[in-house]
Amino acid sequence: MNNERFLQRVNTIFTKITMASSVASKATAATSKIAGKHPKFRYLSAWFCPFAHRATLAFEHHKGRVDYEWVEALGWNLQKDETSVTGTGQDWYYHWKSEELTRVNKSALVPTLIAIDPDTQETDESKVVYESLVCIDFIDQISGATGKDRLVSEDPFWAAKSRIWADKVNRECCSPYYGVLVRKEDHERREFFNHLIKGLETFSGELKKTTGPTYLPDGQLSNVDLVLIPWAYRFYVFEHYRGPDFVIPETDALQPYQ
Ligand SMILES: N[C@@H](CCC(=O)N[C@@H](CS)C(=O)NCC(=O)O)C(=O)O
Repeated sequence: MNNERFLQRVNTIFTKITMASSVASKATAATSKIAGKHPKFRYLSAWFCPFAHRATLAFEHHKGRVDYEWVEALGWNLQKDETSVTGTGQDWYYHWKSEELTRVNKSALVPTLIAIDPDTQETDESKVVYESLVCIDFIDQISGATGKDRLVSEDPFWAAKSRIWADKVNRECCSPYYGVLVRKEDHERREFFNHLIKGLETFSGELKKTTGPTYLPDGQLSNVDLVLIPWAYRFYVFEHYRGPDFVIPETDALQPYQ
């Protein structure tokens, strides 16, 4: 797919999220005053994490319908290198993770959502949701939104199709990103990069079936878009770290999905 068009699509999607959030908050403000309570979650997250950003986008899309408290649950702290990891005496980044995250989710990954009881405002650790694709789906369902506000269609056929494509985009357009950056050998990096390009081309072929810029028809934002967006915003780093041979080419989709 043409890279510029692709980024335009991503930008349009972000504009839609902002617009949708603002319309949703206004439209639901009156209702929320009457109803008083929305589903609410403690959102264990990390500022840099693209998986968590998927959940953030879903929360923001449903702003005014679902509430969340952002909790920074893991990261790196710059500290004195007491165990001499660097051997230079310089400070070193140490990984940390909150006890709450390791307690509620055995895989200890962000995003992780913990339900907050709307009456007592206490967390209910028997209600924990994790895995970014599941989080998007869950936030969408619990929002109570209907029609075009839904990220996963109420139509079972479209819902199934979107879930298949969300998984496919995750595996083919997001996962290979890490191989390009962390693999040591150039031929391995190239292999992951080619895999990624093929994934983008296939997805681009699928996007051509609708009016775009979103996966669903008529510009409806969906789980599939939310899966890709955090990675789409990071693709530019390939050129910075891997050079001009790793720029996503400005070619159009080659093969439609079989
Ligand atoms: N399959 C998970 C992957 C989530 C993931 O890998 N998150 C990273 C942060 S970007 C994490 O929690 N890493 C654990 C750690 O840093 O200790 C999902 O889709 O939610």
